[in-house]
Amino acid sequence: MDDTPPKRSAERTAFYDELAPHHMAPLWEVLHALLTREPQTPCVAAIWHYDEVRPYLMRSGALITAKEAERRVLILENPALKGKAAVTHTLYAGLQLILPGEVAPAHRHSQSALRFVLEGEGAYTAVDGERTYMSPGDFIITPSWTWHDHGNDSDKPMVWLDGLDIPLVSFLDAGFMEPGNAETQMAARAAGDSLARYGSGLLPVDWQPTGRTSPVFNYPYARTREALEQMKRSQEWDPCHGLKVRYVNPATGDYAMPTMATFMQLLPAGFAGAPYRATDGTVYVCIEGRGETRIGDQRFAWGPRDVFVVPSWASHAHRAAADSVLFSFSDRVVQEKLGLWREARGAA
Ligand code: GTQ
Repeated sequence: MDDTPPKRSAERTAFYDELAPHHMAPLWEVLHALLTREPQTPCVAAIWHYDEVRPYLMRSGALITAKEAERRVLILENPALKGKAAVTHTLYAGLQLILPGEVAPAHRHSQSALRFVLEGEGAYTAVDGERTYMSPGDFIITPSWTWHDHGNDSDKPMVWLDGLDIPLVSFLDAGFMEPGNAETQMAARAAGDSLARYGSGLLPVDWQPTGRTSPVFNYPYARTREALEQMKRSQEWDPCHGLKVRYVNPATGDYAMPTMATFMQLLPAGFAGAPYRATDGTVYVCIEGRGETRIGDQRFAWGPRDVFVVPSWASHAHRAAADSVLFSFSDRVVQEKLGLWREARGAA
């Protein structure tokens, strides 16, 4: 069997032309493009160095308020998906800026959002009436269809990476959005309530999950980092991933979010990872340390707050020059549910 379509003839071409007005087409002309031997993503590997993008973000802060913009975000677009607001085929990524005194007004949408905090301290995001105050390295969730607003009562700019399932939800034609009628939500619970209630190895005795997203909506970096530090003493290092953990919903043990899988990994100084690939195109952010990731035949050097994307099925290997911590997210949770996710270790 070869991977090229059958030969064309004048008669065949004339037949295909006759089919077109009837909105039909011959499968055999496109079969090998539809069913490829391996994933064939148009997405490419790319990196955004924080020191290069930060000045543009600050310029956007002088150009428009968070209120007028609704969300003041610079989208990180895959260079091969220009104009599509997508970092991979299924995921959206952007850098959001909130300046001191600003508010990003309440709204809700069926798209889920994650925030990974990069810069600043003490601005908040509120989800369904509970505020959480943000620090660098915190992983924060805005579940589907929950009211959320952001505000900065601190005296420094606050920047975080937004990850949303916008392209996936749009592909499914399942997107809804509703603006709030108040800018800021009424506080229904004290800050930190969810973490105490659901994220302390305890659950209220008669509590039953109501949604598909973790009831913990802020996973503070201080706790994650401490867990990794503790685990590294006894953990066997994975040859590809170093010490890698996934964020979970404490009520189910499943991923923390239903459409985006999130991870944190520690790579010790001197780590030289073995090549690896998987079907989930992945967005990485460095929060600490320094290193490089080889993706295919390209090398991407990264440091704190740099964001890079590894396309589906692209062979990649991490190296760390200092103890390094990488946060990442992908659609692996969706692929696993559908029985589609695959990985392979070793050189492609
Ligand atoms: O913070 O609600 O980057 O609605 C894109 C869409 C952030 C948000 C984005 C959004 C948000």
